[in-house]
Amino acid sequence: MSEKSRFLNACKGVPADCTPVWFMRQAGRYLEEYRKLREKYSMLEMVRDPELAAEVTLQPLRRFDLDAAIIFADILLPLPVIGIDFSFIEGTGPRIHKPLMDPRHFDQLREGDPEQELSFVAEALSLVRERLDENRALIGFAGAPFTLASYIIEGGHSRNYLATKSFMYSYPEKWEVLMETLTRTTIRYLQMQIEAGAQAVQLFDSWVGALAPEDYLKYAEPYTSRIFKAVSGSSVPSIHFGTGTSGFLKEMRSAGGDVQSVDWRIPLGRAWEIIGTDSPIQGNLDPLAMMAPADILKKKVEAVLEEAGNRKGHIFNLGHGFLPQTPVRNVEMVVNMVHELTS
Ligand code: 1CP
Repeated sequence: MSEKSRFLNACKGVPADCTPVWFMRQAGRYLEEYRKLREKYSMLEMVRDPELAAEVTLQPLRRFDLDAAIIFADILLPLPVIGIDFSFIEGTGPRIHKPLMDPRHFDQLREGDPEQELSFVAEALSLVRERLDENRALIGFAGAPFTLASYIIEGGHSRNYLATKSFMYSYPEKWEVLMETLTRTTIRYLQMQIEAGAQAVQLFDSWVGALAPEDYLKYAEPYTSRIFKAVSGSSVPSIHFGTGTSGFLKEMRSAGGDVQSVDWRIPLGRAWEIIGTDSPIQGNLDPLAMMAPADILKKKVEAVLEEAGNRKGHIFNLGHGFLPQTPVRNVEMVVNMVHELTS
């Protein structure tokens, strides 16, 4: 059945009047109105206040003709629900207070109730849904177990995943406990978001591309596939996101998700050859192309659209999120170009 939203149609492979477009990290520091709010509130204060989170979610939709809004939250929010506390450090990023590098630290793991402890996300989703045009879709999201485990074990962002990989090879039973706990909590968290009004959900496995294909299948895929299976019973489409995963796109695709997100390291045409032309694809402009002079940026957008070849299951996006330095005028140009060139 055809939906009012061209984004939701594309997720189902139903033809739309033009290619839908939205961006990862479309709410955030490249927007002046976001920075203004951040002078008064911390990132976590904004996320935990449904009014502020709804406001930040809607900010980019007031400026640009985007086809979807993504709820203002973070993949790390469920960590305290399983006993892992963290802070965002200004200018550095997330810091886990007691990383699980040492299996003895497993004492802190618990299994709380995401519905109660993260109810502010559900409230923010309901507020946005009330305020959003019916032809724009609202996306909920969660981090995938491998990516979350990498933060939990490393204590923050990692360059080579030394601690994560050493841990998963050395303590497979503890790895399993951690991944199982993350899987169960993530399923409940996504189901809560769907009930609250999310019309699609994206699972962010941002750093899973660090794994070799056989390790992906052994240490990450069994858990993500369970999450996709659990949400596939709901009527909302799911998007499977990763970066640096061109070497195991087929395996990722079979793990689940209605839409496969791909980064700029592979041309879209080749990605479709690998995963099958019936699968909707999201992507795949290099976020750094947003920094290029207008003529170069235009050529790069055209090249993505050419690769997509007007397929009905294409959702235009970046291969990863905006950087804070992204010029606002370029965002406007790209959104309008995608709609005009595909209508
Ligand atoms: O104002 C600030 O200082 C906060 C910066 C910021 C923002 C705007 C963080 C801290 N998180 C967010 C919001 C956010 N995070 C969204 C909101 C919706 C939108 O896209 O507009 C989403 C979807 C995320 C998801 C997220 N958080 C991911 C997955 C996507 C990706 O970029 O790979 C990851 C890895 C995080 C962790 C995180 N949160 C924030 C930082 C600085 C980081 C670290 C990134 C890293 O490890 O390099």
